[in-house]
Order: sequence, then C-alpha cells, then structure tokens
Amino acid sequence: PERLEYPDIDDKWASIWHANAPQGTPTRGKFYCLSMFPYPSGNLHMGHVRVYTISDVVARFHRLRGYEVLHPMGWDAFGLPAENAAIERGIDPKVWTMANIKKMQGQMKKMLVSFDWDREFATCFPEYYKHTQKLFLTLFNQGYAYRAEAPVNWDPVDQTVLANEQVDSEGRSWRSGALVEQKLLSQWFFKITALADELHSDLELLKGWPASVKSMQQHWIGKSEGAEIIFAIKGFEEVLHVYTTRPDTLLGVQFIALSATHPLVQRAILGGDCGITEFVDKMNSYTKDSKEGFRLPELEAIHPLTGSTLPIFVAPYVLDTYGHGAVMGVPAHDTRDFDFWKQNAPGQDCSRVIIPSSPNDPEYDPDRPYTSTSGKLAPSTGKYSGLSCTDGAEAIVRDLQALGKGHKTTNFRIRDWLVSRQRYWGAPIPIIHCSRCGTVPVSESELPVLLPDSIAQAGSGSPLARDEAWVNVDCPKCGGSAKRETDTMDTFVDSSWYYFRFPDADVSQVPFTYEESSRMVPVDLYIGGVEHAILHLLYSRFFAKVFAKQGLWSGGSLKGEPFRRLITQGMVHGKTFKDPETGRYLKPEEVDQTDPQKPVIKATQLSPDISYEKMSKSKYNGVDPEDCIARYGADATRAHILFQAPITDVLQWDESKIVGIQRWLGRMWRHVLAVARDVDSSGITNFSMPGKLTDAELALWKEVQATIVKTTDALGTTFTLNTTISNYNKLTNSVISAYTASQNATQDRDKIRLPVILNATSMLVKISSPVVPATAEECWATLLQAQGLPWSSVYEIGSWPDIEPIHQEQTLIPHNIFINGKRRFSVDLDENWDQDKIAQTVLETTNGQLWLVERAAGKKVQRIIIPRGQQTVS
Ligand code: ANZ
Ligand code: ZN
Repeated sequence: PERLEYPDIDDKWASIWHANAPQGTPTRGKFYCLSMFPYPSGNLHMGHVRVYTISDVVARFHRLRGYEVLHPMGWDAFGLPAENAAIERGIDPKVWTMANIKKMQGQMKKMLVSFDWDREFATCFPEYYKHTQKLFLTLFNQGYAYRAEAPVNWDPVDQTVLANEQVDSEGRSWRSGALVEQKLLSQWFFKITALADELHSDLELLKGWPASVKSMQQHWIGKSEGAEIIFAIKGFEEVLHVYTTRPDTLLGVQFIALSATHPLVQRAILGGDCGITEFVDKMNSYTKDSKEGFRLPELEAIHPLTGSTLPIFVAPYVLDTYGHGAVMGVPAHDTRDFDFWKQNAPGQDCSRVIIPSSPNDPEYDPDRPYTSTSGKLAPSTGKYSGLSCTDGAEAIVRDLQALGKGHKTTNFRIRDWLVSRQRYWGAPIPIIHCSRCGTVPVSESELPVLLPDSIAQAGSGSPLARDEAWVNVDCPKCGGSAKRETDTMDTFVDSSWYYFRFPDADVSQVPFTYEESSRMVPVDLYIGGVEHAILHLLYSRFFAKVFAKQGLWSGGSLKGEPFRRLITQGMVHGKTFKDPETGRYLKPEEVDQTDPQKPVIKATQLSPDISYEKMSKSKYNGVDPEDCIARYGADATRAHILFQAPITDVLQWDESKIVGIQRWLGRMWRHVLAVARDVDSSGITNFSMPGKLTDAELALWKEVQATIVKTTDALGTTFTLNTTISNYNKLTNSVISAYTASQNATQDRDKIRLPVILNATSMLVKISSPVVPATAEECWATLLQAQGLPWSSVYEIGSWPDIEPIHQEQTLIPHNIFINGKRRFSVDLDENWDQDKIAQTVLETTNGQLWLVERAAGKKVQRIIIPRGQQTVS
C-alpha cells in the first residue's frame, strides 16, 4: 500500500510478534531494564506512555545489540484507592483491581511495549504477598522488624497511620489532605536506621544516578556529626539529653527547649500543671517555624560545666522525631534560639561565646546571632578562650566525657520505617499475639496469611480487627487461643523487593533464588518518576542491602545496591486554554483549532491564553493515550513523545506537532516502497556491498555509519532520545536525496548502485526500529520480500549493525610517490592519515622496499613532504 494504515499495522505486527519470539542467541550478557511498575488506577496516562516508551526503546535496542534483556512489568496493586472504591461503591477491591489491570495491560500492548508478559504479577496476588510476608519474617527474625509504642501520624479522614514521609510540610496527609493528628499506638517498624550510615555513604557508588536524586536521599538520611550532652534537672534524679552540632557554644546555653512528646512534658501534663495542657493542645496548630513557648514551672536544668540553672520550655520548633526531642538553646549563635529567646524572655541578654577571628568578618552583626563557625571562643569562656570552633568543640566534649556528661555522636535525621497500616487492602502482617507466648511469627508453612474475602464495612480502626472469625486463631506455640495481628503492611513494602521477583517470577517456594537474583540484580537501568526519588528508592536500597547481608543474594558489585543506573523522566504537561476575559479554563471543543498556530475561542472569536500545565480534569488539558494511539498509531505517539523534549525535562504535549513525525514515517515508507520495487525488478540476486565505492556511494555510506555510531551511543549510553529522532529524520532525507540524485546522475562517480541504496535503507530501518516498531517491521518485511528472502523479524537478537571497518578502506586513493623529485610509483593512501602512518605504509609496499631500502643502499630518508594531493618522499 502507498500509505500505512495506523493502528491497523500495529495490530498486525503485535499478533505476529505474539506468535514468533525474535530469533537469535544473546552473546553480550544480561541487561535488566526496568520501568517502575504502576499502581493499577484504571487508565494509562501520558506519564506512563513516556516512561514505558523510554524503557521499551532501551530494551529493544539492547536485544538488537545481543544482550539477554529482562524487561518485565507488574502491578503495585495494594493500596487505598481500591479500598476506597470498595467502600464507596461496594465493589470488591480484588475485582476492581483486576479489571483495572486488564484495561491497562491492554493499553500497554497497544503502545507496542515489548514487556516480558510471562513474568507479570500483581503484589496483591497471594502468590506474591506470601513472599512479602516471608520477607517480613526474615526481617523480624533478624531484628530488623520490631513493634513499639510510638506517637504516630493519624489521618482522621482515611482513618489510618501515615509514615512521616507521607505528611507534607504543612502537616497534611499526602493522600487525603487532612490535617494529621498525633496518636500513641503500638506499631510495626523496620529498622532502616540500622543501615543509615551505609545508605548514606554508598550513594557515592551510584555513578549512574542523577546528582539531584542522590542529594535528596542524602538530605533525607541527614547525617550530622555532633555531641550528646547531659543536663541534670534540679531536684530530680532523672536527666535530660540533648543533641547538638555545636558543643563549642555550650557556655552560651541560656535555656532548654523540649518537644511536646518529651517525657518531662508528658509528666508535667499528667501532673496537671497550670496551662501546660492547654498550650500543648494548641501546639498542634502551630507551624514548625512558630516561636511560641511555654515555660515549665518549677523545672530547671543544670548546666553541666558551670552548674548554673536554666529555664525549660516546651516549644513547637523542637521536633519530637529528631535527636532527643530536646534543644540546648543558644540565643547568641542560633537563629531559631535567638528568635525564641526574644519572644519568650524579652529584655534578656544573649550571652556571646563565639567572636569573629578577624575584625571585619562580614557575617558578624552585633544585633543578630553569629552563626558562623569560622570564629573563635570568646574570653568569657575561660580556659577555652581563643580556640577555634572545631578545637573548642573537641575540648569541651573531652571535658564533658571525663565528667560523664557527654560524648561525641553521629545523628541521622532518618527515622525507622513505620510499616503498619490499619487498612484492609494490603499484605497482612504474619504475626500472632498470644497472651502467654507474646509475639509469635506465623510458621512458614502457614503462609500466606490470606486476606479475608470481604471487607467488614462499618466502624473505625482496622477493618481486619472487625472480622472476628479471621482474628481469632490458635497460638502456633502453645495452641491456646490467640489473635492475629490486624495491621497490614505499607504498600511501599511490596514495591521494595519486586525487582527481585521478576527474574524468578515462577518459583513458589522462595521469594527469589540466590543464583538468579545474583545474576540479574542490580537492575542495569531503572526508569521512573522523580516523585519516587526518596522513599521508594531508599526503602528498596534498604531491602536489597539487608537481603545481601542475609546471603539471599550476592549483593553484586555495588555493595548490595539494587539499581545501577537511574533515570527520572520529566512530567508531561498538557496544552491548556484559558479565556483571557474571565480566566476560565476552556474545554478543547470550545476552541477552534483548525489553524494550530492561531486557535480561536468559538464563542468570542478571541485568542485564548495558552500555557502548558500538569494534566488535570479541572483544566480540560488531559490527553488520553488510547485516543492518541487510535488516531496516530503507536509509532508516531512514541516518536513524538521522545522527540518533544530530553527525557528528564518537562514535556509540553502539543498534538499539532505530531504531523512532523507522521511525515517522517510516511517518507520512510514511500522510500522503502520505491527501493523495494527497484530491487524486485532489478534481477540482481546478490545485494552485498560492492568492494569499491563511488564518491556518491562513499558519502552516503559514511553518513549511514556516522548515524549508526550516534544512535548506538544515544540508545545505549547517553539516552539523548530526542536528538535520535531528529537523526532518523536527517538520515531519511539524506538517503532519499542521494537516491534521487543518483537517478539523475550522468557521471559514474555520482551514481549510487542498488546494493548501496538497499544497504543504507535497511540500516535506516534497523536503527529506527527501537522507536517505531510497527513501521520498521513492515519496512523490513517489504525489503526482505523484494530480495526474495524469507521473512525474519527486524528484531533478531544481536542484529544491530556494527561499524564496518572494511568499508573505511574505501577512502584509500592512489597517490604518486616522488623520490628525489622523480615520480617512481604509486600507493593507495588515506588523506586523513598522519605522516608516520603514510611513511610506514609506503615503506611496506614492494615498491617502497625496492626504492627506499634496496636501492637507497644505506642512505637515510631525510625528509617526507606531504603536499595536498600528492606524496613526496625524499
Ligand atoms: C545548640 C546549637 C547552637 C545548635 C548553635 C545549633 C547552633 P542538624 O545540623 O540538622 O543535625 N536540634 C537538636 N535536636 C533538635 C530537635 N529535636 N528539634 C529541633 N532542633 C533540634 O541540627 C542540629 C541542631 O539542631 C542542634 O545543634 C540543635 O541546635 C538543634 F549555635 O544545639 B544546636
Ligand atoms: Zn501461645
């Protein structure tokens, strides 16, 4: 056909590929290419299309290069939306989830993504969560999973506990947006802090990660070096610990500030002290920047070095989750302490203990706290006077240590990972509580602990707790009556190990085997959204490292790191129309877009304001990938999404620009048809490249080779996929114009013979095949058929073109060799060679030996002159 019909040819090839896996044996080792598996929400969005296109291009390329590629897909299928759908609409979460999976799987297939569907799984399948539970028990047995009473973030809307990471900076739930409350509950934790140091320092092994992601992780882990200092409390036995990064400022401490959950504060509340309860109640509504404070009456701390007494406050700026939930307040040298002191002890001085080392330190301002560490200790510090901040800190900590009142320590901002969720749609925690035996793990042979079939509707708290028949069990140890743990696991647990499962998707006894995981992990390329830059990646790194320590896999060459290279793709923004008069968002059908350059609002004939914004229903700027594929085909959609922006940038989805891609595909196809007709009618049977090329052939051949090199680099190393698309376009134009010029050529050197055109055309098709699978396969089949060859897929493993060294000799041109001014013989040389190479080549020829060695009779070559176009050796 003169025109390819999309998406018809997509369907045609999809079913052929389904029946015929590409032939060939990998020769280059493994390549694990993974795109983050999605939550089965029900529909692919353009962000999914972007990420799966990238991973598919990279996967297809590596197969062509001869790698054993693992490119799997699965479903992160537990979680709140399914449960909420169940509650709101009475649908079984399982049914809802499975329907969504089916729909999205169909959409991925329409995108022509070459996933290894035989390894597909969903984390909500009992065959999967059985292993999630088994891994939980592995962590439990090694002391990495523990239960503790802890203040937790309680989301009053979703009725569940949230991890700190799921609460935003304003104290709202990431999912419901509700203001989060604090509650004390018994919860399960994973001891991620045990690996905090490794998780921090091993970031430096991750050369293939974006620096921004590493720095976010680093910040999240928040390694900080400082000291723990003990303050006695006047009239009490107990003491108070603070963490400080500035022990050098110890002599400037003027107060202590505590968080609301600090034991001293809790005790004051129980004591019913005047005003404290009211203040703590109000604290929930203060921000972390607030400088409100409440002085605990009758309580004073004692300075560990001077013995002076210090007031103790409760203050919202003290985090209960950091250090000891207690701060030694140094108003003269810390901005937060300064502001707090001004507000809560008006009129009182700040005692300075650090002074600038040089008189004109620009950071020094007599009215503000001096926070610099380049100063020195002030005369008021007595024996420490004159020491630098570093030396002063060391001397003070040494003295504290001698007194048993402090020591050096490292602190991490990261907290243990709270994995308990009081929800139904998650993996049940495989633990039984027995009043006699305590916390008893479910025995392995009893796994999975299946979710009960239906969700108990009414009531609050954990839905599993309301299912009596499910909760009551016999204790595995004593056989007495006991109760199941009713919390389910955070869905981040499911997704922290799924990449270990893909290589072993069909083993049922163990989550994964040592051999296969050690062979396939680390993942060679991991692609996903930057929204997972912290939690998912950190939790996954924690799991992979724990598994390596337990000998569940070798840990690979990166100390148990699971992802060698990481790409975070940018968002896809939609074209957004706004009425300039009212500021109202316009639906696409309210805008006349006949001329894409000049859209007009139908009602008012005005030009709308155009911007690109995050796609959302309220802005009418969403694009449905399925519509897009139905209209333009998978190939154009894929190429367009790659072409519009570098993969890590925000992409402005402008459908009117897709015609450029359609034109390219059309040109390529018509050219293939023309060549195929020539080949068909030529009567030639051997299409191998001729030995000597004409000038025109050489020029074309060189461009093909250069484009192969660039494409190889882009798809395998730099992932500059947008420029790759323009390179395909350029090469298509060059091949077509070379072909046309050759047909009109009169001189032999301007002609291009059919085998050379065929070679260039085939190479173009081959190297563009990772991006435009259906078009490439159709072109490839057409070219094969024209040559009378049987069909084989363009994706044959290992069939990516190598750079061909033989044809590089085609640049050899005969040159005359003059010796002592006389032309003696001629040698084929390349003009780009350097002097040594030319001299050596000349000398190695028979004539060279004759004239320059035998007949020269001991005389030395004195000068080699290489003028343009001819060679002289004298
Ligand atoms: C005294 C001091 C004097 C401090 C000074 C700083 C400057 P990073 O670097 O993030 O580790 N701090 C300790 N525990 C806290 C808590 N629970 N909530 C809020 N702040 C807390 O921060 C360490 C510093 O944060 C500590 O050093 C402490 O204030 C404060 F001139 O101690 B510093
Ligand atoms: Zn028991």
